[in-house]
Amino acid sequence: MDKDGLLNLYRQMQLIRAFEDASAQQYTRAKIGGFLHLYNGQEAVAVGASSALNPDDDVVCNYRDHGWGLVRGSTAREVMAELFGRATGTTGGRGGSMHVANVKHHFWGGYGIVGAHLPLATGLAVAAQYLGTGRITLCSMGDGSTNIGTFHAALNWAKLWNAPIIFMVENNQYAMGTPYEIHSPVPMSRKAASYDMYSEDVDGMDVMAVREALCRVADRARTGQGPSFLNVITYRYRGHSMADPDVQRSKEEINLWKQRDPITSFASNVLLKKGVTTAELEAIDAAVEAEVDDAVKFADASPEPARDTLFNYVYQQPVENMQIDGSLFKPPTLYRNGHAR
Ligand SMILES: Cc1ncc(C[n+]2csc(CCOP(=O)(O)OP(=O)(O)O)c2C)c(N)n1
Ligand SMILES: [Mg+2]
Repeated sequence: MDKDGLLNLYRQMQLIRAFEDASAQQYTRAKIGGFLHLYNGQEAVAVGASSALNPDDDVVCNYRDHGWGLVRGSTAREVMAELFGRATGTTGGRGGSMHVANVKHHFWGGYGIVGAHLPLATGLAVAAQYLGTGRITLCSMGDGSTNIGTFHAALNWAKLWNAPIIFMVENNQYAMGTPYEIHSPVPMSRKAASYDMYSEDVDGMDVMAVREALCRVADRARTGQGPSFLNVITYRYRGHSMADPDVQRSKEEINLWKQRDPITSFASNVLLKKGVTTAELEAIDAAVEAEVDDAVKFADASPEPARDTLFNYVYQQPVENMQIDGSLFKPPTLYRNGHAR
């Protein structure tokens, strides 16, 4: 990877970090409703993985999805507006934090139900194989979702069909407050082994290690060698969500992981050694801060979704006698796939 490529990895990780810090702040100001799961500490995973994919490969992930949206083609403005529930957001403000998506760029979202996206991802991969599109699917998930029934159904099906898919566990070692040893009776590698699936353990605090692992397994998927499994060891700095007081983990443990911060370690171990200057990095830091400030202002100034679109994407056909604000809602002529026409 050339210098510009390396600097772009740094920029993307810093953008996610700044974006998440701003999201936390806006949540405490009640600008963002519902749940908010932040990605601080895990930046190297989405950034390194995405950098090894083609722009039109299919990507699906869980609700910890802001960073994924940012690396898969959505702007900071669009993602922040989605968090604010505004019409200018990635899904028009209908999904919120857990459902960032960008279908044009083959990013299918953000899923709030643990493990629910795994069979969908497998379906995308089998469809690509059947249609011969050459696309592969990256399905990211948390370590907790490897205990859900859909995990086993998806791996079983993917292996049976030799599907071009990568199952990537973002193993931040906790499912909410429950540590891995308490929620899983076997090591992660054995879960992949039970489906005879190629698997690797990856250092998720090292963006280049993630990128290199993804290059290897993406190549396997593209050359007909079927599904792969990556156990990417990472750590989240904040609680499970903004609603979590995070009492189960010790300060010492959190600080230990912060010493291996994916952004500062990439800067000192790779960038500075390759001749990048501190001034160049500071310029990037300032640019992403400005980008995030602008995104917050944009989101705050954006309109809420129009009331007469409230039932779009909900009913195929209009339902009679629905009421909004106490008065009868007259649906515009006919809906088809949620669009008035
Ligand atoms: C089917 C289902 N069961 C339970 C929940 C509640 N829940 C939300 S997140 C979560 C923990 C998931 O942990 P993990 O898969 O490790 O993801 P992480 O939050 O660490 O990224 C649980 C149990 C849910 N959303 N869906
Ligand atoms: Mg987890």
